[in-house]
Amino acid sequence: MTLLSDVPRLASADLDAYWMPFTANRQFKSAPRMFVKAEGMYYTTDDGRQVLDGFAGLWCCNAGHCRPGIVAAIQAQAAEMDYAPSFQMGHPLAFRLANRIVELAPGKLDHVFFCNSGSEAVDSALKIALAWQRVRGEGARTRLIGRERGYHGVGFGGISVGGIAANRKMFGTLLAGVDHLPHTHVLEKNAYSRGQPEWGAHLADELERLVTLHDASTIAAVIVEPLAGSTGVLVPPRGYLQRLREITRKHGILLIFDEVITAFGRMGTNFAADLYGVEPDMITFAKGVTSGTVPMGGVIVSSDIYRAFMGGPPGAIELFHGYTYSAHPLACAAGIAALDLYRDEDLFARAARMAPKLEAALHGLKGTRHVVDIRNHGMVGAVELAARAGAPGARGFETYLECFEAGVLVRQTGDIIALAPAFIVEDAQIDRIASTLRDVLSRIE
Ligand code: PXG
Repeated sequence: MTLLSDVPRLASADLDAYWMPFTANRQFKSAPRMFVKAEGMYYTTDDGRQVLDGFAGLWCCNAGHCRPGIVAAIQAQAAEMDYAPSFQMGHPLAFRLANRIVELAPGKLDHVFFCNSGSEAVDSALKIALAWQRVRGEGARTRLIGRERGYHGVGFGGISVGGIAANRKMFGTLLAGVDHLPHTHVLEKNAYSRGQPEWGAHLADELERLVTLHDASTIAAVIVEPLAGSTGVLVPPRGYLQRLREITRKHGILLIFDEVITAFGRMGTNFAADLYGVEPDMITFAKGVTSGTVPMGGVIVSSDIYRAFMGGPPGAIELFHGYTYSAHPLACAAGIAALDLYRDEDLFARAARMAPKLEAALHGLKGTRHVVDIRNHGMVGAVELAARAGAPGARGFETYLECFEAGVLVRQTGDIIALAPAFIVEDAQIDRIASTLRDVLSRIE
């Protein structure tokens, strides 16, 4: 058996074939950064350095890396049954995992549709929303509403409702009939908020304006990240999500929370819906469901939605949608083991306990050179830097690289540095993340 850590370091010619995602390929291939091993809070690089993981991989390894219970479950499942067809056939782990997820899900959300990534979860949720409106006799409701700065993955549905120009501009006209709410972050109004900003709930009223413009009878669903992650951590203003819920309910519009980042403890609760006290009609998830170990995503829908599809002839397929790898046995085994570990170690409560520590450490960076804002909620934080004149993103990228050289993995998006450590993070590791950032920011231009 060849282990990644035994493979000799790659020569530069070996780097050409792989077209890397969301990566500066030429920059990377001129100075590669390779991980070959992971354990707990640390990665090991191919030159043998330990790197403290301040970002749970990419917002996903919530329980820390290579936790033995999850590893053993995946290994055992691979030997027991590698794959089972997902259409017109089942396997017990899929049902068991769906039940476990429903136990954690808020209120009336009690059915789970499985897929393999956050992007697929979003496309599935948007399709379910359109189909639900149709089966209940509201087939004219085809419009979807997202939000500026939203990230909903990279499928055509996701980039259409998403609100990040760089992810949209290369790819044509996208889905027709999509509109966007304004984002909620205005530096002059809510910079340096700890947790939820006080200002901004009224921005949800923009939905009333869109309803007036398009008419409710044309609108199927609104999709938002309760806390916007990828764009650089925008925490919802107090009362904002409640207002979105009231307006959507009033007009027969479905509310979808994209919880690909926030689900499974990231906010110190099962879902962000719990922390913010707002129950959507659907929740998309991915990442943390398997603690990042095997790709998996899904949509949790309310019983009302599920039941509306169950009215046709009993032998008929109710929803013409699904993936070869929906509820893949390895992913289900990993998911059940991850949920077991979260429960047995009470890791969501630990995330909630460590969140004030992360908040204090990050807000301690106020006044550090280049810093213009600091935001946080749950086990999520961000430090926004002033852009270098004429070179947006350059200072952020340099900060990212310098932190990596100093042995700390953070995430950079433009000039924002995001943090999301695993829930097993220790006080001293949070301090190290913050002090590394302070050192780097003090020395770079
Ligand atoms: N929705 C949300 C809210 C996400 O954050 C997706 C959908 C898509 O998931 P997949 O599994 O298709 O990648 C995401 C993914 C970052 C970063 O640095 C964020 C994501 C992925 C990679 C990096 O912020 N979010």
